[in-house]
Amino acid sequence: MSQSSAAPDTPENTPPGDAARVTVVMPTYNEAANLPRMAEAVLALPLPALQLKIVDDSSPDGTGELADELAEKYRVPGERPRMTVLHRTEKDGLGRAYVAGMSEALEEDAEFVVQMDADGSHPVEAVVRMLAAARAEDAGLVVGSRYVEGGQLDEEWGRHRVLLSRFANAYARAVLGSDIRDITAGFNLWSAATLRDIDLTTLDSAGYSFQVELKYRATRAGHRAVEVPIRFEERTEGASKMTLRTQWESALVPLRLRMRGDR
Ligand SMILES: Nc1nc2c(ncn2[C@@H]2O[C@H](COP(=O)(O)OP(=O)(O)OP(=O)(O)O)[C@@H](O)[C@H]2O)c(=O)[nH]1
Ligand SMILES: [Mg+2]
Repeated sequence: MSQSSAAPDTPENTPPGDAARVTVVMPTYNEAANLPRMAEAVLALPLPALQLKIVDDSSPDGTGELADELAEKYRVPGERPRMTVLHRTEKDGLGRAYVAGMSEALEEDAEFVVQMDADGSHPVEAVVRMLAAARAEDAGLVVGSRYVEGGQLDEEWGRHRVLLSRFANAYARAVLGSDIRDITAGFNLWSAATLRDIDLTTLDSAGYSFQVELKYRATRAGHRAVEVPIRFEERTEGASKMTLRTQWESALVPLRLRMRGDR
């Protein structure tokens, strides 16, 4: 594992149009207030072959229908769609939503898959730097990391929340013997080969601990992980979906993985 440069995501540092087939998988549950600007920002990246895939679990606030409208807005007749929407009937956890979206991206021949929240917490421009790091360092996984040099947390995060996040990371790293500094990060870029090596259909985690499990499996399968620093922003619109149940799962999954595998 190594760390990549902290160069800012300014236009000068961004290479011109790159034909990489990147699919950004973005799960949504009640994110209507955030989705239009997120779609605009993702599709404005200097990656003309990039696709945005929304995975919506029948959000009561109409996010799914809004996503369909946006997909239509960004559609160019005769061209591969820039935005697609996967509608699921049930809200059964972030991990399962990601498995569905990532599997579809692989079937559609993506070369790289990015995981990104819809609430604006993950800096969209960093995708370009993450892709560059994957190529330059032959990494199967690039973590958008809060906890390497140059990484930052929104100052709005209270002391309690910072400590909880730090603890969750330290705990999962210690239990699993991993050297990934931000092993709970939800902003990651994967090579298709790495995801194919991890059997997505057999993951233990239904919820947020999916982030840890996927990274653990990838590095155990011999794929190289690199971390690039990002600044994590607090969500400004909509509500958090974190529940007590998912927090418990986050605590238990590292132990279960550790007990099952010989690391
Ligand atoms: N499809 C789907 N998306 C989900 C589900 N749970 C959360 N999400 C989405 O996953 C992303 C992360 O969820 P958040 O509620 O922001 O969770 P968080 O970032 O840990 O919490 P905050 O920091 O409080 O925002 C957002 O885009 C959510 O809309 C789910 O069960 N299904
Ligand atoms: Mg969030």
